[in-house]
Amino acid sequence: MKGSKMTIAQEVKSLLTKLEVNEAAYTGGTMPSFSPVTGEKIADIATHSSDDTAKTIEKADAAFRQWRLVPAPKRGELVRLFGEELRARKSELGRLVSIEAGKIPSEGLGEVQEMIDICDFAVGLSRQLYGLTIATERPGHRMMETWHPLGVVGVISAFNFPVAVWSWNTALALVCGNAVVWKPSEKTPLTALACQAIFDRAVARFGDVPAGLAQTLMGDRTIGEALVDHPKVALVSATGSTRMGREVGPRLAKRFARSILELGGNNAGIVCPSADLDMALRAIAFGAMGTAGQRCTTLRRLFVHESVYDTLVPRLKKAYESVTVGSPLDTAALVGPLIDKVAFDNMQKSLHEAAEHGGKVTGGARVDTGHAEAYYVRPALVEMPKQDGPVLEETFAPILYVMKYSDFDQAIADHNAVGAGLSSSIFTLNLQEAERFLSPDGSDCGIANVNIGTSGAEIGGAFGGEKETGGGRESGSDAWKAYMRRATNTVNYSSALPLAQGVSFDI
Ligand code: UN1
Repeated sequence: MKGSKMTIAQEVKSLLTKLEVNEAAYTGGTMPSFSPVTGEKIADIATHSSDDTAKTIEKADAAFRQWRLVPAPKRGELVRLFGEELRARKSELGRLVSIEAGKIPSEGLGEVQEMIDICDFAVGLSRQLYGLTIATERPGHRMMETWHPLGVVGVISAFNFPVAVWSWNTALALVCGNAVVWKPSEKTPLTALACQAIFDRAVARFGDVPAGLAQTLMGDRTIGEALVDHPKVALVSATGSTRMGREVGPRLAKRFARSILELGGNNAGIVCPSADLDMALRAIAFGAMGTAGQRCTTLRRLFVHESVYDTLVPRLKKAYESVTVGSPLDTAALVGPLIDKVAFDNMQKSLHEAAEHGGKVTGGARVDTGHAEAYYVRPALVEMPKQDGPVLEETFAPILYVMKYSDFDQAIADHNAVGAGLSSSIFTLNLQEAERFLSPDGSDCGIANVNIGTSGAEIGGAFGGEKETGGGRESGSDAWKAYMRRATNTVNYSSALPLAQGVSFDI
């Protein structure tokens, strides 16, 4: 396989050179970066000071003031060029995602594809930032709404989708006339540097782009805090834990800034008596074990009807026992590493607690790959007597809690009885069950699927969830509206001045 003769550090260097990332940004800095594939250090990232952060935001604000005057379809042209640059560098960037986030090749490339898709979507959108025309009660008047650019958009992203989530936000923010300042995860800085370099190529091709339209800041949480607290940042789109959201949300609300929060998920599936079990098996396997259980959309809880439990669960266990775990770089494994030791420890803690609550654990042990600092695990399937203890919380690791149900209403109630509300699935060929799941008293999540797993959403739909997931929506549908401000305009083209609601005020 490509690059197998090089060390990871050498391959990183070669990829970053191809991607035209300035060497000074990743050598000799003070923030180390590691690959979860082997646990080795792959870079020393140069970080930004709080003074740099303030200057970056000021620069972004100045860029916004110019960019908002560029016609939206022209702004779309920049995003179109960015999409072209991404297409040309898909294999390099996808490989870097595999090295830095530990994703298997098709998922590393898939993430870059998600970036390309959102660019295409945003280009089309740049000619469709529609407002409504609204009937007015006054003669000789016209009422309409206009969508205007908002300001500087701060993006705080997580390690597990190190490039796609930034691009969802950035592609929309740019066509909407905003500037972007990005604080990537400290666990995945190299892919961020690569994205910035690819974006800068699009800027160079476009020509007349105000300096600082999209910038990246490297460092710890103090940078995120600066974005959250800076009066010139109009919107912060933050992806991460619910704990992080509980800090970020109120701080933004305090200064009446906007937020898009995409926080934890504790996603569940229901397998009904009529389900196509072959299909369900595949969907569950990908949803629960894919990306080593490190998607916000990962399937974490499964309710299986008692009539199919003894058919499905043994088959699932077999899949768990046979799935290949190993390096995403030089094996064909389907499950790569956990991001770090903390993730491994959290997984073991949850498995221990699950056993204490009566769970029967299959899998979960560490897999030795000869690298002391790399954390590979067998995905774990835990049969639980009921939904309790760690099942109620998100553990960012491949643990699937399986529970038996007999009553459909109770299964829906249990499905909804957790804090998070991101994604959900039902497997059934029964129309009543499927529609009930999608109805007002069905799944309470932002994403509800039928005969599809919980993860792997397309960019065309709005992405996000309810309750402790934070309520934000990114990506497709009308998520763009969060990146603009709406003005309601009423125009009087008559020569009288009728007041609304029949009020008279004759002076
Ligand atoms: C995330 O895990 O933060 O739906 C995003 C999915 C991907 C995005 C996940 N398209 O699984």
